[in-house]
Amino acid sequence: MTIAELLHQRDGAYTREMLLAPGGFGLGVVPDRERPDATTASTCGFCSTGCSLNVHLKDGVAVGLTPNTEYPVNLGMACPKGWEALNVLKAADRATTPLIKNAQGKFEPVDWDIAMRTFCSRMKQIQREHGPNSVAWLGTGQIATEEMALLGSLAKFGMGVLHGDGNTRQCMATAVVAYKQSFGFDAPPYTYQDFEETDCMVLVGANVCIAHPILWERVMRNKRSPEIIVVDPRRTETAMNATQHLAIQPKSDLALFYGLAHILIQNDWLDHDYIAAHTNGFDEFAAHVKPFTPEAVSATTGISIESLYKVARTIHERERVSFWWTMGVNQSYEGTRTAQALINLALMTGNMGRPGTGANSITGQCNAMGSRLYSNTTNLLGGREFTSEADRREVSNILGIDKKKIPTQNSWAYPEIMKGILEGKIKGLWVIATNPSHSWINQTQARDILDRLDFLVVQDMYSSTETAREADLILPAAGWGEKEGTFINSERRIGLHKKVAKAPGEALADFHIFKLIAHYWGCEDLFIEWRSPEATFQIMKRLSAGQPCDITGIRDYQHLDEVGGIQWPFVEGVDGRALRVESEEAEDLPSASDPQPFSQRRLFEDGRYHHADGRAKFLFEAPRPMPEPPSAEYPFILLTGRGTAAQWHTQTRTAKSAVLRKLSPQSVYVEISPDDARSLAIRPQDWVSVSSQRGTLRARAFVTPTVQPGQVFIAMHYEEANQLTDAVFDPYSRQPSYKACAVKVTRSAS
Ligand SMILES: Nc1nc2c(c(=O)[nH]1)N[C@H]1C(S)=C(S)[C@@H](COP(=O)(O)OP(=O)(O)OC[C@H]3O[C@@H](n4cnc5c(=O)[nH]c(N)nc54)[C@H](O)[C@@H]3O)O[C@H]1N2
Ligand SMILES: Nc1nc2c(c(=O)[nH]1)N[C@H]1C(S)=C(S)[C@@H](COP(=O)(O)OP(=O)(O)OC[C@H]3O[C@@H](n4cnc5c(=O)[nH]c(N)nc54)[C@H](O)[C@@H]3O)O[C@H]1N2
Ligand code: SF4
Ligand SMILES: [Mo]
Repeated sequence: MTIAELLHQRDGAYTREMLLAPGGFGLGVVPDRERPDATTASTCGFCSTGCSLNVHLKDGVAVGLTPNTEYPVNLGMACPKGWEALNVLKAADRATTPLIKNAQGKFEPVDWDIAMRTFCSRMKQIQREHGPNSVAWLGTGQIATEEMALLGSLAKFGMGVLHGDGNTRQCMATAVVAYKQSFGFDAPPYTYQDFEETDCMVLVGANVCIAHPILWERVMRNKRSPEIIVVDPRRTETAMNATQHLAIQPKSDLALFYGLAHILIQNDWLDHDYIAAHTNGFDEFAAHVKPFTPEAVSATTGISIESLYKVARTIHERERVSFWWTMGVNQSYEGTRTAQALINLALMTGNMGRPGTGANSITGQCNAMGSRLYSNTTNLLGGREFTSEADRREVSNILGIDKKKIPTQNSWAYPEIMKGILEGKIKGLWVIATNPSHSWINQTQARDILDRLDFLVVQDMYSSTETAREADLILPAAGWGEKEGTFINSERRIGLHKKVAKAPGEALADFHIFKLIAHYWGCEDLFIEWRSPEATFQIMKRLSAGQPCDITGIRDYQHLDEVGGIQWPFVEGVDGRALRVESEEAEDLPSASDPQPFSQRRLFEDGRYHHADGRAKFLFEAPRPMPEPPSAEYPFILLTGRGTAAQWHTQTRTAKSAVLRKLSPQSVYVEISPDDARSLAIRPQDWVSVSSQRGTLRARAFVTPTVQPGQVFIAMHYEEANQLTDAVFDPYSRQPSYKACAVKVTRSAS
């Protein structure tokens, strides 16, 4: 049977023509068929800010875009990546057909039928020879929630593959675990309006100006003259705009926050009512922070005693204090406790649930939040637990699948999957929308590990990524703009993105690739109802019912489109009641120009958390030394992170835009302080070698006072960066500690 015939047999909804026709298949909110020259709004597919972009169509195909002025997130603004989102789709290295590596190591184009047969026969053969768990997958925070839900369900319920994790392990795992333990559910509580409503923001390990530029624009709209306290070892673009910059010693954050708690307690700058009514464990926490005296903390962090008091006093005096953190916290060997130390500060001062307050993790990828709830990796669909019998029963009832198909144990986390490959337990790996041969920690080891696989499949938009080049099979994927679905942004807002362009060649939406695999694997009967992304969205709604992330009040894609995205929870009959009013009263529907009550919603306004007793927990632990401190041989601490607003991660996308290439350095550079440069006789733009115990790279020196003596910084966008990093992890979240290891720097001959 040909693939066309195979695809035809599913109730006419799924033909090859439909999959591959220009502008053809699966447009939930059909911009092109009915209004071929209209403009349609679509949520950006880069960062977690979730800006809305107006895509302008001609004959149903995108010809340009401008930021949406009506959307409550970006209010008419976009960063360079958003403006260039359509242009990164046009590239010579787009994967346009499936590719199989032949015996000579060369890629040969094949059709989808051969690709699918190869995928299934190789994976099944590995499972037969080495057991069902010898196959694993690595997913992403950058595909639609519907695609994540289908992938996780296909892998676990359909293919019997237990181990799968996402690149969100590299990114958000710490915040997830911190929230779950402290609040009882993974629930970032804020709304972006809080950037405008706060009168004191504490930004920790977050370079918002570069990584979330449109959120910084929201800060700039704040009319309360907010105190902006930035905690970052570097004088980042964000720190330059701070009213107080605490240039702490790397990884001394935990001591710093315990020290601030100590001062707040010492001066009785506490909200006793809030602590008594809504929390557990405060007395133990107070005892724990007793030894963190200003003197001791000043010595550890390098922050003066006066500055410590000043920050504590500011937190006490301001009415609406908000605590924000990103990768400077999450990517640490003690990240979970550090995030919780910030949560503790918010709880003890009663800075929760009110406008402009909160303990707020800013997420990274466009759909990190979707992956947290629906990827079916470490959580069972809808924020449930695989280990809970009741949760498994619920999911089995909602999906109508046999309970025995739902694993009773958690998947291995990303580092355990890597270890599993190293130990020969995993032989087949399927990588979807992530580029581990660049982004995973300690590449010397990571590449050796990936080399050991019997079968590596990479599903990506481009055939040229560092990981795709190593693959045995490449599955060509459509990208943002070439397919539709929903993303969930940092403030829990579900936004819609749309198909406005045809994917090149035979590239397919990930959703359709998963459907094809289900078919060839022989488990498509489990997914009959998952007909399209929008049908899957209706399944997600059912999976959310009664959960803290309940979205049963959202009608459909059109509803999301009409009101400018909707934040969870949005419960049918509660939040959703006005929205079930049908057409003649349609003016009752909230719109983006009517921002309350629907377009800005924060959590925990009633002080009730998700633990059984409704209280939040104070959690804490003694700080530990840095796993690889500087030494005589490796005297510098290497920091890594985002370089410019124009570069996205491993640059598979952003490097394709001529505009974005002009806005960022093309090859790897290392930021070093003027003092250190002088003592090493390094001049600006000199070639230098940077080595750790794991590898060496050559880079141009960028001499800048923004880094402290004894520290250097390399942006993660360059393949070389992770040749130096040290594979250590937070014990609770198992997130990699990308941000600190020991290196040496020497001037190298030209
Ligand atoms: N332009 C652009 N924007 C992006 C991305 C991108 O690739 N490019 N990626 C997106 C993603 S997925 C993410 S996760 C976010 C990341 O957003 P951010 O976390 O804001 O970005 P990073 O630069 O990785 O790290 C933030 C800061 O942590 C600091 N830091 C390092 N060590 C420590 C420490 O010990 N303590 C403290 N307090 N700070 C420390 C670094 O100096 C750095 O300035 O950005 C998102 N936005
Ligand atoms: N040293 C160091 N390393 C880091 C970090 C750091 O701060 N320092 N940060 C870490 C963090 S926070 C993150 S999030 C990771 C990011 O690491 P990665 O996830 O590896 O980075 P990306 O470049 O975003 O990779 C996404 C891949 O998906 C492809 N893609 C894009 N859209 C689609 C789609 O719709 N479908 C499919 N199938 N493919 C698609 C892209 O072409 C690209 O190859 O890096 C981590 N690595
Ligand atoms: S800030 Fe983020 S969501 Fe907004 S346009 Fe830029 S990349 Fe897209
Ligand atoms: Mo990230």
